[in-house]
Amino acid sequence: MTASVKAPEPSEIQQHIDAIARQGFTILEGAISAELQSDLIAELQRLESVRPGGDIPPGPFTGHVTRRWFDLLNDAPVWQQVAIHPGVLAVLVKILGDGFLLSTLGTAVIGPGEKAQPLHVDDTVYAFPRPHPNLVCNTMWAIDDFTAENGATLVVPESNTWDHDPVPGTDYQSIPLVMPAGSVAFVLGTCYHGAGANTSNAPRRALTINYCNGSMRQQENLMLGIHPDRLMTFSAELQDLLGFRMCKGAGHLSATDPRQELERRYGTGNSP
Ligand SMILES: O=C(O)CCC(=O)C(=O)O
Repeated sequence: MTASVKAPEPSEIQQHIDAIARQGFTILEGAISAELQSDLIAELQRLESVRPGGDIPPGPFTGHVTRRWFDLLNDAPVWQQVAIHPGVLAVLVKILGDGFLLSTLGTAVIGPGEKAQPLHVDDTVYAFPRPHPNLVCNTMWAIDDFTAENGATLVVPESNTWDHDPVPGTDYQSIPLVMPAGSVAFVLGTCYHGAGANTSNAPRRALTINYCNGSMRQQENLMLGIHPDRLMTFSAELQDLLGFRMCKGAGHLSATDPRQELERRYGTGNSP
C-alpha cells in the first residue's frame, strides 16, 4: 500500500471551510503524495488497456473524448486509499457533517479537443429548493497540472449563495480552477461548475470523487455494486463511507446496526 498522506492542521481546514462557504470551492494543494500520484497514473494506464475509452458512451455532458471509468472500488486497491484520504475527509466532515457518505467515484480524463462541459451543479439530483443545507461536495483530484488550456474545471464564484440552479443558455462568469498536479479541489454541490475545454495537445487527467450528506441517497449504488468478498477486505472506515453505518437512526436492519448483518452474512471480523 502507498504511504499514508497526512491531514491538514485544524487552522488550515478552517480556512478551506470558510472559502467553501464564501465562494463554493477551495483548493488543497499537495494533498496527493508523489507515490499515490504515480500509483494513480499507473492505474489510469491499466484501465485504458483493459477498458479502452472509459465505461460510458460519449455524450454532450460526459464528453466525447473524456475517459470516465466507474465501479473503481472493484478495481485496484489504490481506489480504497483515494476514497478515505484523511486530509480530504477532514475537510468533508465539516462541510457535510458526521455520517457523510461516498456518493460516486470516477475519473475525468479529458482528451485534447474536448469542448467545455455545460455548467451544472452536483446536487441537482436531489432537486431541493435553494438555499438548503450542504448535501454534496465534489472533490476534483488533479493528476496533471490543471491549466486554463487543458480543461481545468470552471467554477462560478459565489454561485453557491444564489437561490437557483444554473439556467441553460445564460453566460455565467466562470474562472478555471488552475492548480498544480497533486492538488484536490473541493466544489460544493450548489456551486456552478463544469470541465473546461481542452485546447492543449495532452489529456488532463483527474479523478472526480463525490460525497454526500449521510441522509441523502448516493449517486452510485455502492452497497450493491461492490463484490462482497472485496467489500469485506475494506477498512471499517471505508465500509462506513459506503453506507454500512446508520445516520441519525436511518439505515438500520430490524432496528440494529447494519454492520451486524454485514458480519453475519460475509463475516471476516471487521467489527469494531
Ligand atoms: O472534470 C471536471 O473538471 C468537472 C467534472 C464534472 O463536473 C462532472 O463530470 O460532472
